[in-house]
Amino acid sequence: MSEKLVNLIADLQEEEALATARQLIEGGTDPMAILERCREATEIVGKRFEQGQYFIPDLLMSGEILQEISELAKSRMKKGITTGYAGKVVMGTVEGDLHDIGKNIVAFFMEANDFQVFDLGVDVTPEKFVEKIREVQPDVVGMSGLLTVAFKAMKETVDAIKEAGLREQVKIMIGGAPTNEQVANSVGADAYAKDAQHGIELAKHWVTSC
Ligand code: B12
Repeated sequence: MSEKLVNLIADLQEEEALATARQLIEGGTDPMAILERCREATEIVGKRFEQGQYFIPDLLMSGEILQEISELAKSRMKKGITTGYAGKVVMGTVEGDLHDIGKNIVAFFMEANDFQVFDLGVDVTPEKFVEKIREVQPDVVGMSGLLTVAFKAMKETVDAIKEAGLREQVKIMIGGAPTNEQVANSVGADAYAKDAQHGIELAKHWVTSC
């Protein structure tokens, strides 16, 4: 059934994809696992876009389907929210990049895992990151980027945090489909997280070992 979901999203079959996601959620499948399958589907959409089979409206449609499924998944997750406090996270999609579906999923799951999240949105300049870090003194900074040009913005953000004298106070993680460990090293971040679960594990580890 989850394989079917991947194909339906990749083929942009909005209604059937939503119905299948709803069935999976109601059948007790882990919402996070469903979102992971959705991410796989968007890789297929991305490839079809690169190959000239899909165009911008198709990217938009895939984004819309993803958004709707993540709302469904989130409504199921809310029941599990606990009441502790794990730490503070400042998060945003870096300057020049408007992709926010993945970042929103990560922010949601961080909150559901007791982190206080300050989500700065998309196209966030290095100055805005610095300003928020000064204001709320977070434990962790999360930067999202889906465009390869975002790597430059990530580096500029880390550099701005260093110049502001705040680098030693925070741990920085990056994420987004084209990022990896090498990108994390080259932009000066502490780690790369492949998905929300990985990001939460890293953040928890950092907060408890500080
Ligand atoms: C949907 C989509 C769009 C939508 C975005 C809607 C939105 N509100 O976000 C729209 C239509 C607006 C769009 C626009 C563009 N897009 Co687009 N888009 C996509 C697509 C198909 C899916 C992205 C997505 O939402 N994935 C699903 C989420 C859940 O996955 P994710 O973001 O990777 O997030 C997960 C992890 O990576 C991780 N994660 C992400 N961030 C973070 C942060 C932290 C801190 C942590 C811990 C983890 C983490 O956790 C998430 C959950 O698992 C991708 C294809 C792809 N392969 O990703 C192309 C893609 C990213 N887009 C691309 C392009 C080229 C564009 C445009 C330039 C097109 C154009 N010519 O206008 C514009 C750019 C606009 C801009 N300035 O940003 C290219 C980028 C190529 C490149 N190498 O730079 C891609 C890869 C498609 C392709 N293969 O060509 N796009």
